[in-house]
Amino acid sequence: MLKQSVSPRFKARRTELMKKDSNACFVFFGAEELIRNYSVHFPFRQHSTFHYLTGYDEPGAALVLVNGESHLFVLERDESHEIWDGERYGVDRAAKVFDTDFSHSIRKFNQKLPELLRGAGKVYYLLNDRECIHPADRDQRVLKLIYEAIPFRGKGNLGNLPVLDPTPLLADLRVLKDSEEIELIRKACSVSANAHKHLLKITKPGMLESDLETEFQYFVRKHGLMQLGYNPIVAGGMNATTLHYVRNNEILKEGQMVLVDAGAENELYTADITQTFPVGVTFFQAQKNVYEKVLEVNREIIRLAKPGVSYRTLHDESVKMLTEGLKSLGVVLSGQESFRTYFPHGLGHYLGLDVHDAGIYHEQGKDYVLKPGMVMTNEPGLYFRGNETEYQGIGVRIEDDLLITENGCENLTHELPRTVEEIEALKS
Ligand SMILES: [Mn+2]
Repeated sequence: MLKQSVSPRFKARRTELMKKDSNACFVFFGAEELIRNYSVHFPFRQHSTFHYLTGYDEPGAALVLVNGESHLFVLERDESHEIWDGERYGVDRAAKVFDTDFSHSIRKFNQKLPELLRGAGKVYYLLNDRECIHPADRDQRVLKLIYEAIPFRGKGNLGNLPVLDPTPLLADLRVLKDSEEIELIRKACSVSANAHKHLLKITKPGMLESDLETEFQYFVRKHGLMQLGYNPIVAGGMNATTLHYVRNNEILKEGQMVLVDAGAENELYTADITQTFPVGVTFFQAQKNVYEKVLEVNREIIRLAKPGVSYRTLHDESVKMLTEGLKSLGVVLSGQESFRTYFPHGLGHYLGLDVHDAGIYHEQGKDYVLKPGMVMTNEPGLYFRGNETEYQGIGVRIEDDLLITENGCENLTHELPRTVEEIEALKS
């Protein structure tokens, strides 16, 4: 179904971005359709930044922001295509629905861009975008159009306009979520947390890792969220020590734990949740020991996360606690080993339209501090790949999503049972 209108927030974001550099022209492209094989496409998903600035949800579009005005370039209506792929907004409707000052056919892009660059002093355009299918071709085209703008810019303006990377400006905006974004993330987190809880209840020895993946998908779709934000990890036993295990095709056995890292998208905003729990009813002692160390860190980070504290401070605290935890588990770091042997990833990351969302962590040696409206994951873990201890083959990660508030943080995934007692009670 086509949208009738979009939230005024999309326009407000374009205005905010233009305010950051008022004599610039911003050029963005939407996602393209991607072939999976022969005539089959991957499900279409809009480019996150393009969605953030427009809400427009068809492929092959472009957006130009200049002189305080928005120009949206879209596919034209075309009965011969629409009979296959469904109704399009088309040029006239696009400007109304997405509330841009102008809309044009994407076929006019090459002609219009040099004209639009007339009064601009610079261009923000992302070169080498890894989400573009043929970035070199597109870059060459845009650079040529910037060259073609020279005659429009008059005799006083010799040479090409400088091209700058818009990423830092967008990071500044995207990292702070507005109230509508927070509600979208809140729902993605709530539905995903309940899907995880569902897995916890139904998992039994003999099930396949893929059964859990299927149940997760089914649960979130039944609750109205159609896509996952990333490929889910369902890792039984030793597989949990492979950080990005996505084969998800082995049998879950009594005595093992299973690590599930999965999150659903709500209007492109994703949750990112990990739980680790026994396949059978109870934790074994060694599993419980590791699990409780990781949980202790996760809970402490929730207490510490607040405005003014940097991500780095939280990460360092988690390293300190996990190192002490290893010691108390009787694991001695020897030779070249550091905590990284057992905790090889960071404490977390920003979360939003992308699972590893836009936002700056540190710049020129300066750590950025948390502010109200930021959303970050809190995912300490311990992984024992080696065979030197009684913990061999155990991998535990506990991941929550935190919204930074005025005084502290809100755990958006609080609905998940986390203590050993709560988990075992739900399983028996
Ligand atoms: Mn994560």
